[in-house]
Amino acid sequence: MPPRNTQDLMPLERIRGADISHVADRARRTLGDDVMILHTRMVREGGVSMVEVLAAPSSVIDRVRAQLEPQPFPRNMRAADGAPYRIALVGPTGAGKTTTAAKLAVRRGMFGAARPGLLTLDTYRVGGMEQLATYAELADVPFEVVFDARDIPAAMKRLSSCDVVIIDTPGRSPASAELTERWRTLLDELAPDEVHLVMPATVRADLAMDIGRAYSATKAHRGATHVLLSKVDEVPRESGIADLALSLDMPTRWVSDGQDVPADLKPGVQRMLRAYGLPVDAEADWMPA
Ligand SMILES: Nc1nc2c(ncn2[C@@H]2O[C@H](COP(=O)(O)OP(=O)(O)O)[C@@H](O)[C@H]2O)c(=O)[nH]1
Ligand SMILES: [Mg+2]
Repeated sequence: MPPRNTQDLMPLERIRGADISHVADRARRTLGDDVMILHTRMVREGGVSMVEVLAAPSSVIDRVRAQLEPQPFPRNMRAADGAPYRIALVGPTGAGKTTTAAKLAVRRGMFGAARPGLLTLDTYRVGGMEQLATYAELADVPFEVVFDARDIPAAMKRLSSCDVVIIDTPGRSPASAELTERWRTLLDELAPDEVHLVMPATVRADLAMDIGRAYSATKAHRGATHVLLSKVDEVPRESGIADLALSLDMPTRWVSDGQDVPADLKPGVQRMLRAYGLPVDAEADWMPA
């Protein structure tokens, strides 16, 4: 996963001119006939008022979409053998995995008519389990804790009324490779259909790449398949979040933009496109609240 240059990710051009028609002409000459003007503003240059636009070829939208857009969920979330669709959340401690798991499981209609359940592998941190158990109880969502590989069949059996199971994990423990190894092995046994890397949007870009690598697939373990940016509400400008998602080079379903369960979870791709100032379809594939 080599870090990508922002310029490659999103070729935006800033173009100035005396008036909008000159600027639009120049934008077309520079970026092609399908150029899109994203922002227009007045600036002063040497005491003279000028028009400045931010422009991009519209093919860029297609590229950003193609890279970030996840596969739609299967129409029937259960596998042919009746097993529920499994969505796991992985990522650094404090990234927002447990909060996001609660949002996904508790939000009504999150997966259409499919019934959600919760399962946690986070048996290490006091509070992690209780936090999720409380949400599960309030929302009347089945909840299972798995300590050991032997617990898995019974836990999955008790979750057999669920069409989707959200799996919370403890995150890597830098202090103990053994603990990390244990939950990653359990996660492999659970054979998740999707593994979302929950990544704080506040993290430095270079660290984000390191974290991405740490959660990618190895010979021994499956890795993240999606990126889910969290704490998007804490970054001053959102333009960086799309760069972050693009540089991690995984599709995105959701972003987390606050601590409120379940309100603060939003569709990922729309948010990224908007962060770039790109137009977003009025008809968002947003789920009902
Ligand atoms: N501002 C903000 N805080 C969040 C967000 N998601 C989670 N948090 C907070 O971050 C802290 C850690 O969250 P938690 O879900 O326990 O992280 P985990 O260790 O990855 O499970 C808690 O105080 C959450 O309320 C978010 O999107 N924005
Ligand atoms: Mg947690």
